[in-house]
Amino acid sequence: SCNLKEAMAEQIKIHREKVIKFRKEHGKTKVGEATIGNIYGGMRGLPALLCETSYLDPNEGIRFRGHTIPETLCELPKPECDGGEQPYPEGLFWLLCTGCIPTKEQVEFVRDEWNCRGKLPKHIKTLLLNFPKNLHPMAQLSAALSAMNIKSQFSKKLNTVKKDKLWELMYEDCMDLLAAITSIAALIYTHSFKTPIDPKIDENLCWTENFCHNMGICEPEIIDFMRLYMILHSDHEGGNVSAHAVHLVGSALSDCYLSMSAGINGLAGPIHGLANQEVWRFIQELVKKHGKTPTDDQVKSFCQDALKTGVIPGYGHAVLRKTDPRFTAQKEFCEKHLKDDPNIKIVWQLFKIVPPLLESLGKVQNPWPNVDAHSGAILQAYCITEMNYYTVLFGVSRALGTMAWIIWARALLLPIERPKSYTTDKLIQMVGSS
Ligand code: NMX
Ligand code: MLT
Repeated sequence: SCNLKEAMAEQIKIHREKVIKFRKEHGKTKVGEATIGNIYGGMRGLPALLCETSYLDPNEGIRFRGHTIPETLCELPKPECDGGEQPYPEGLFWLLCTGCIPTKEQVEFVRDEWNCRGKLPKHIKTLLLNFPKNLHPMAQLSAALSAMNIKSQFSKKLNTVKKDKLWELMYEDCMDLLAAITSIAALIYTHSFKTPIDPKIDENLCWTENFCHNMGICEPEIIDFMRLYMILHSDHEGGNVSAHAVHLVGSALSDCYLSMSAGINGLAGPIHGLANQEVWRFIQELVKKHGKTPTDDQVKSFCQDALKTGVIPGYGHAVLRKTDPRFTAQKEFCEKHLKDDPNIKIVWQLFKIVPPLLESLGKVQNPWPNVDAHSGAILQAYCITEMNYYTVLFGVSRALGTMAWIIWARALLLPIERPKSYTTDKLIQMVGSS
């Protein structure tokens, strides 16, 4: 089918049966046990969550529904004009929702749905335009998404439909949210940093083009990079703070607007999504101290100084143990389009210098760069210079993955999430030592 909801309905029927059979046969099979280390260590590595949309391998990186990043970028439908090389995020959403690589017609279905659902409610514009311009863009995004919940059919009709139909209400809300989030983000951009532009949706343009145009950006190469950016940041399995927050809040049957707002609040943390802002701040400080072409020794001593009081942003990961393939994909894009940019060169210089430095500390599990190490310098090169805005772009992209998964979470009738907690005294008593 070319209709996403119908295509999902087919997949949901098959997958529900698979899950019921698997749970029946293996409901008591152990896949791991919590240790005291897990309990105090942020549940690192503890198998405890379900997420069907993507899986993160420590060495290989993310697979979207089984497809690696290079496979995804090669297989998804791409623009046929404007020299666009990067696939449509609409296609990635279809893939995350159905597990199948979409046809061109299926991508057009998603584009058309989002284009006709994308008009912003008046109160959202009023809300955003009344915020002080210096309110952090992530706080604006979070507030606007919460205030969108006036539109939620899921919360209005929750008690009127059978449980196994709840996903359909969630689907409608998620499609509305994804249609509107780009206009919300564009208005945050123009209100905070330029002259506010009332977001318009041109039905002949794709999701990313409308987003960029509403930000005041029309250059095809920048729009093409934005398509890549939207795909790369979309999903990173279920345990990262933003995806987990969306899932947790959604499990209380909160609607997708409130759930996504929670995810945005988590993404706004400096060691999660806000690291892309922090990386650019770091590069700026380095350039301020040592100029635009610092020597390797200057970069090294700058990093050593930074390590005395904090982390090197853009490096390390809770799961990954190799260079993030999302970093590599951005690097490859730059090798083609931006290889002479001085800031991009600094990103690559850091890539050479930081890993051995972090390794020498002897405690960092992963000394390699993550997605955030690269994006800021590219956005700067493309004249999106306002670093406080960078995590909003991450948030728009993350909505693709988390909204696909929240529909599925309701389709699989997943229960309220409520793990057990303990006090230290109780744990001491349980393990029988002092
Ligand atoms: N610079 C300095 N120290 C680091 C770094 C780094 N980039 N990464 C980890 N460490 C330290 C970490 O602070 C911890 O120190 P301590 O024991 O003194 O508390 C130690 O190494 C062990 O931490 P790990 O187990 O390697 O990392 P963990 O899983 O706890 O945290 C991150 C993962 C991503 C939070 C951490 O690597 C970090 O803070 N990185 C810098 C911020 C960043 O780039 N975040 C973005 C992640 C991607 N995203 O978009 O969300
Ligand atoms: C993400 O994309 O969410 C980050 O890489 C953090 C994570 O996976 O924990």
